[in-house]
Order: sequence, then C-alpha cells, then structure tokens
Amino acid sequence: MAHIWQGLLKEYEQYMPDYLKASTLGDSVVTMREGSTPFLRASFLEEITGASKVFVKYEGVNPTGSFKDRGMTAAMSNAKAKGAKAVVCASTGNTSASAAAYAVRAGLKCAVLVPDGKIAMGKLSQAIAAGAHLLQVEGNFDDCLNLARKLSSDYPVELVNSVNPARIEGQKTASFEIVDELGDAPDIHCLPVGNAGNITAYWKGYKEYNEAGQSTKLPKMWGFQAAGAAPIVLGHVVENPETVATAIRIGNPASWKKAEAARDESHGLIDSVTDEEILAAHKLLSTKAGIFVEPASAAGVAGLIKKAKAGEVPAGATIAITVTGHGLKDPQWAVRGLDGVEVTPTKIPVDEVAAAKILDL
Ligand code: AN7
Repeated sequence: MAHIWQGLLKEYEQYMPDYLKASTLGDSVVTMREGSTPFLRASFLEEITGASKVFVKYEGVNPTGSFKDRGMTAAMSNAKAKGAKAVVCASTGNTSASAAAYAVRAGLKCAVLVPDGKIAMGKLSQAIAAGAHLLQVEGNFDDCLNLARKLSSDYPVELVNSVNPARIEGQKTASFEIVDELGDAPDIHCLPVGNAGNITAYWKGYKEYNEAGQSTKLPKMWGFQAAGAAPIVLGHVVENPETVATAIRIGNPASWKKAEAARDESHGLIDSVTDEEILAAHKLLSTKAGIFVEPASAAGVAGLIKKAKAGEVPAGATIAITVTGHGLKDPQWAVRGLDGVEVTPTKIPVDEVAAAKILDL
C-alpha cells in the first residue's frame, strides 16, 4: 500500500514534545495534511553560484500557500486541546490566512490583526473567505503584534503567532524533510527573515535531527532581511519598515535573539537584500525554475546570488533555500515591476495564421 501523508504531527510524532504528540492530542489534531512540500533542484543557481547542488524547498504549495501551515497545525491543535474558544494573531498576511483556515477546521473563533493597507490581496481574501474577524490596525505589523500579545494576556484568547512555542515545533519539521531527502543536512541553508520565527524553527529542527542521529552535520544558516526592514542587520529597531516584500515588512522581530543565536551557533550570517535584488530573484525563480513565489519568498535566493557575486559561496557546497509563500498570494509583481511598466498580453484576431506568425512557428 502506498503511504498517504498524514500531516506533520502524525508523520513526525516521535520528534514532537509530549503535548504535541498526535497520540496525546487525539481528536484535537487539527491538520490540512501540510508539509511534504517539493524539494526541487535549481540548476540555474548552481551555474550562478558554483555550488554543486542547490535545491529549493517550495513551501508555497502548503494548503494555504505558505510555510505558516506547519506551525499552525501545531498551534491550533494545542489551542483546541487546551479548550480555547478563540485564537488571535498579528500578521503581514500569511499567518492570518493560515490561522483563519485552521481555526475553521478546529471550530474556533479567529481574530486577525493586520497593518492597514499593506497586506497582499490574496492573503486578505483568504482570511475573509474563511470568515475570520479581520481588524485593520492603524499601525504596522509590530504594533499589531503588541496588540495581539496584550489581548491574549488580558482575555481568554490564544495567541498563534510564532512567539507561541507550538508554532516553532511545527515549523522545525521542514528541516527534517530536507535531511530525509538529502540523506544528510545541507552545507548552507538560505531563507528570508521577518519576525524570525522560521529561522529559529529550522535551526531547532536541524539540531534535533542531528542529535537523533539523522544527519552527520549541521548547516550554516544564512538569513536575509529586506534592506528597508533589516533591524537584525542594522542592530536596531526600524521604526518605519518599507519593502515590496510586505510579508517581511517587520521592524522589530519577536524572535530577534533566537535568530542571532541560530546565526552564531551555525557560523552563518544574516544580511539584507534590496527590493531590486528580491524582484530579480523572484523573476529568475519563475523563468529558470518554474517556481512562482511572492516577493518575500525570493529573499533567500536573492541573498545567495548576492553572496555568490561577492565570492562567498564555497564551491562544491550543497545548498537548500526555502521559498516561503506562493506567487498567487501577491501576483502583481509578475505583471508590473518596480519601474511600474506593465506586461500586457498581445491581442490577436481569431486567426491561426496571425497566432503562428506572432509565435514565430
Ligand atoms: C512569505 O504572516 O510574519 O521570519 O505575519 O509570510 O518566521 O517571520 C510572515 C512572514 C517569510 C518571514 N516569507 O518569516 C506573517 C508573517 C513569507 C512570510 C516570512 C513571512 P518569519
């Protein structure tokens, strides 16, 4: 019999803390069978960087279109098991889309706090479609997170942002999948950094799998922030973060210290990439690998290319890059670039010869 993927909590039960083991949770497991995402060879990046193998972990194909689903199955199952009636999160969009869907399946009320006007339409529509209570806060993501934290400490509502440890437990499984596919850890792991939960989770996953004897080494963690929202790189809070990569438009990451620990323990780095570099990487992923992502998701690829140009990518390395969210979340950047120039389709009459001529057949 073929093995049918059961979702993270069941598949990786032995690596979960007791409170998140599927056997402990019983009927409280809330899953959309997230995880088991494609790990795709990206030879164009081998040509650019000189690395011997580069793979892209395509997290956009999770059930709600981002890696957040890995954390949400754990946080929502825990909330349900604890008897919570409602959940709340702050979000630049993907967390709210994921929380909204998983809350429906858990039978919990869901409130999402998003910064006014800076959320990609795809993500907003997901939260609305699922019937979440959507509050647009007159402030940025950092203000939203402060508000969500206060609500969860003063009212009976469970916080499902990545400051909730269950989120990290779920998200660490992406490292397990990569080691399972490669047979060992990669030499370098690149990914975008926003609120810094994911880099924390990946590092935890790599360490735990290594301790369990599943890998012989640990990767260097290379995180990349958007240049207009790069507090960890700058070493101070950014009051008014700005970037086209709205998912990582975060000026005061909640897991700042943990991200620095992942960087330092792994002998890695956290650097920044410009909006131009992000959109160039976004386009390369589509045109060279067929992988459509939202801008923030391309930050890890943009960062690797930046490091290759600086001669800092070791020849012969095996590199894994996480691309975090689907291109359909925020499709405008494929159609209209930073220069504002829109790509318009060529119009033709219903005429075979005209079509063939334009296609140069
Ligand atoms: C596509 O949804 O913070 O460093 O509120 O949506 O773990 O925050 C999203 C973050 C990268 C950064 N890529 O991850 C939210 C939110 C995408 C994202 C990140 C996010 P973290």
